[in-house]
This record gives sequence, structure tokens and C-alpha cells, in this order.
Amino acid sequence: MAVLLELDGANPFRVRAYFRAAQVIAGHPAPLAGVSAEKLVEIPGIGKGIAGHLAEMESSGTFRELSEMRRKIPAGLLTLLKVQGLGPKRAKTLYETLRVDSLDKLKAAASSGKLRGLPGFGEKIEANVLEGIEFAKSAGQRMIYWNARAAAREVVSALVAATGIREVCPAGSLRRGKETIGDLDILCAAADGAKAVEAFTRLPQVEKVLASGPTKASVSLKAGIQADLRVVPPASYGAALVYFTGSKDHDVALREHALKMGLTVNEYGVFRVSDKDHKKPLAGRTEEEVYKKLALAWIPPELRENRGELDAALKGKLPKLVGLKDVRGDLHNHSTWSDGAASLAEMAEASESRGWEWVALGDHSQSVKVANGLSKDRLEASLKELSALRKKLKGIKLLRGMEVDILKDGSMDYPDEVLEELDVVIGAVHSGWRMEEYAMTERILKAVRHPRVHVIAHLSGRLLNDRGGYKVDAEAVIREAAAHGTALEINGRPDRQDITDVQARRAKELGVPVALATDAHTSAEFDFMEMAVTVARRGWLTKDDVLNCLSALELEDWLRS
Ligand code: DGT
Ligand code: CA
Ligand code: CA
Repeated sequence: MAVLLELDGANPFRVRAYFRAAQVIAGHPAPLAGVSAEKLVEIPGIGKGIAGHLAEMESSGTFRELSEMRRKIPAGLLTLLKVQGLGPKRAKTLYETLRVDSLDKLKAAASSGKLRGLPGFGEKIEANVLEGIEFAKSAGQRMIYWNARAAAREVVSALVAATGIREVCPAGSLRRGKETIGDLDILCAAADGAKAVEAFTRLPQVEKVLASGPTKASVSLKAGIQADLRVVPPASYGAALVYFTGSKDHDVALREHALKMGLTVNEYGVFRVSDKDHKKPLAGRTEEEVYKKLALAWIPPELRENRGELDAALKGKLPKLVGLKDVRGDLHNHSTWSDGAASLAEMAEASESRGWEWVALGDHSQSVKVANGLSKDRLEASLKELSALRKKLKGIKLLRGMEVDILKDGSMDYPDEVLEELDVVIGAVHSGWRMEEYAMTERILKAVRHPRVHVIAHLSGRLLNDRGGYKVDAEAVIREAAAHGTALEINGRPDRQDITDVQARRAKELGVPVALATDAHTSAEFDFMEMAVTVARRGWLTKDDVLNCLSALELEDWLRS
């Protein structure tokens, strides 16, 4: 509403009131659904008008004024806002002066140099806009892994329930754990393909059947992603699983490797090249059997990207990948002391009931005002609370961690004597995102070198399908981290997932310890550890590469060192 009002040239105070309300609601620790209007207006930033809108939204999903504004403002104008560097003011200028209301028109205008002369623009902004367009175009088309996995699980269990067929498995990029997923590829072993296809196309999760045949079907799901089903005979289930898990590059490399042995491999099995009609499969029932026939160890799906996994499998040098069960604690999360929704006590108890041996309970530092960062005094108070919790909870080692802002000049958001009191210091950038790459890199390098900083968190600042993050020379950071024994974090929030799989592998190569983090803001979000583990596995990490696999004593030794 605030954005639409601003685009409409409304009174700035009115615009600000909506922005503020949105911020307050997003940052409010507890859900506001079901809260009465009288209680709502007690929250600073929420007035009577907005409380009324909220009530309307609860019953109808929207409110009258918003629907009206949506009709008034061209939808194309909102698309422009997806481009980094274009706020409502500039978007409005573009629309009013050049009649730009789509990304294509924007691209045409920017590439022909028409933006630089407009009020509020310049050559630099024009260049940023061009760069931002490509990202905006691709954003939103692929689904974030975590959501795709939830959709796939629902479909798989419904299909199993409907047909009684037990061998159903999501293949494709989902099985490989890629950060985003183009479509779901569900593989099913059954003698009667038609029966499985029919059950699949009739699932309540299906929005529309796009195609269906005797052994395969394509549908779009209500969850907002396409799903392909393939049904294969049980005797070729393993070969089909290899084929449809991919990646395509892995499959191609596998076939080339097979040919050198006088073998061919396809979705039906492994055959001798001389067996032209593919009459006698040498393997096919299971994946293990297929890989074994090709003189390879079974390759975990997360590694199947043709990044050296065949060679490693051939030499028996595949890494023993870290698993969720190797994780003994979390290093980065938030409580109600800052912008989390659960108290320190709840977060501690939830960690203990997960069977973790230790947990570093964290929050935001003072400068991060939007996230209710802790002043020194509030930090002291939280430390007292934690000491009391330590006496109560004997089953888990409680540490105090903080996500400390790396300020624009590269200094930390607390003085050293405050950092001294913290068990785990996680440095992260939350402001000044538009910095040049070299300046941002210097800023972060300074934190990497800081003797009291243990971990650098979310190194890119990106949000998948939303924003591209800031510019930083990640290689320089990884090298400096290696030199100073600073760890780098894999953030398990599904829309963050940074550092990436490739960067994690690079970190491992240079001996940089990797910290897995849930960045949980509720106790349920400790589940995101699994997301972080998936990225770690794609980065070839073993438990020796990951801080979270240390025992409490080992971790404390490492933190001290
Ligand atoms: P996505 O859906 O874009 O996230 O990525 P994938 O890897 O799931 O790709 P998708 O859905 O097009 O295909 C699933 C798997 O099927 C892929 O990983 C390998 C196999 N596959 C699909 N198309 C081809 C193809 O044209 N050639 C070969 N060799 N394999 C293919
Ligand atoms: Ca796919
Ligand atoms: Ca597909």
C-alpha cells in the first residue's frame, strides 16, 4: 500500500505511516493474526485506520483501499520496482516521462541512454538498472528448494497412499539439493504405469494436467510448480533414478565413462555396447548396482554435477559427506531479545529437545535498529538471563553468540571489551549495501582479521528470488579467512543459502572451517539446519570441515584459539 501510494504521489506522511506499519508488523515477534483491534492500536506504529485494514485482511485477504489502488496503478509499474536501484520515485519518473511500464521497455530505454538525463538519474544509475533488469527477469521463476521439497513430499506421500506403490522418489534437481528448483521430477517403480499415472493426475494437489500418457504425465501443482511423473518397471528403477536425478552433465559424463568400458548406460539399465537391442541388462534394479557395474562407488546425489565426482568415485576418494546426525548444535539464531519470536528459554529448550549437545543463542547487535538490536545494557541483561538458564538446563551447553554488525568502516558494532564477554561473535553486514566491491570487500576483510570475530555470516546478503545482494570479492574473503582461522557460515534460511555450495568447497580446499547456521527466528526454524547441511553436502564437506560437528569441549577450544 505504501509503495502504491507513493507511486500515486500521495501525502508523504500517509506513505510513511504505511511503511512504518509494515515494518512494525514484519518485525513484531508474535503473529498478529487474531489480535483484536483494541490490542493492535496499542502497538506503536499501528493506528486505528491500519488496525481496521488488518481486520479486513484477516477476513478477506485484502482491504478496500488497497484493491482500489491496485486498480489505479498499472501493474507494470510495480514490476519496475523489482529492479534494484529503482524505488517508487524513479519508477514514477520513468512512467511519466518515458511511458515505461515493463522490464522490456525499461531495458530499451536504459540501453539507449535515455535514463541518464532524467531527474534523479545519472549514468551510474542507468548502468545499475541495466544490470538489475537481468536479475529481476530471472527472479521468481524457480522455486526455492525448501518450498519445492515440501510440495514434493506432499505429492509423494499422497501418491503412495493412493496407489500403495512404495518406490516413489523425487529425482531431478530436488534430489540433488539445488538451491532453487525448476520443476519436480517424480519417479515411480510400478508394473502398471497407467494406474500410477491416473492416481497422480487425480491428486488434490494438482491444479491442471498438462500432458499424460501410459507411463508419464506432467501437471502443474497448486503449490506453483510443475511436476513430471515417470513410471518405470522395477527392474530399471535404479537406472532411471540415475538418469532422472541428473544432472544432465553428470549423466553425459557417466555415459562417456561407460563407453570406455564397452558399456552403455541409459534409463533402462547398463548394457554391453555389443548388445545392440539392449536385451540383457547387466544392472538396473538399484543405483548402487548401476554405479558398481561402471566400477564406481555410489555417488551421493548432491555431488552429481560433473564437478569431479566420477573421478573421485573411480579412485574411491568420494568424501564421506556431513549429515544432519553429525550436527551437535547451532551457532546463529535469534530470540525475542532482538527480532526472534521465541524467548531465550524457549530457544534453549528447543535446542535441548533436538538432542543437541550445545547451542550458541544469538541476537542482533545495537546498530541493527529495525531488528531491535541489543544495546550494551540489554546485552548484559540477556547474559544474566542466560546464566540463570544454564543452571536450569543441564542437558545442553548454552553459549551466548551474537550476530554483530560489521559497520561501514569495517569496525564491529560493539567495542572489544563487550565482544570479550561473548562466546561466539558472528560478523555480518546489514547496511550500506550499495558500496563498491573493493570497499565492501575491505570492510569484511577487516572483520575477518578481527581477533574476536569467529564467524562471518551470510557473505553475499542475497535473498533468493528477491534481491541479488551486495558486491564482494568472496575469493578474497575466503583466503583471508584461511589466513586468520576465521570460519565462514552457510546460512540455512532457504532464501539465503550463502555461502554457496561452490564457495563452501573452496573454503574446505583452503582449510577454512565452515559454520552451519539456522538463523532461526522461531524454535521450529531450527529445522533449517537441514537446509544448511544440504548446501554443505553439495560443497563436498565432511564432518571434519564443519564446526557444528565439534563436541562442546572441542568447540570451546576452537573458539578460544
Ligand atoms: P531443474 O528442473 O531446472 O531444477 O533441473 P533438473 O536437473 O531437475 O532438470 P530437468 O527437470 O530438466 O530434468 C531432470 C533430469 O532428467 C535431469 O537432471 C537429467 C535428465 N534429463 C532431462 N532432460 C535431459 C536431456 O535432454 N538429456 C539428458 N541426458 N538428460 C536429461
Ligand atoms: Ca526438474
Ligand atoms: Ca523435468
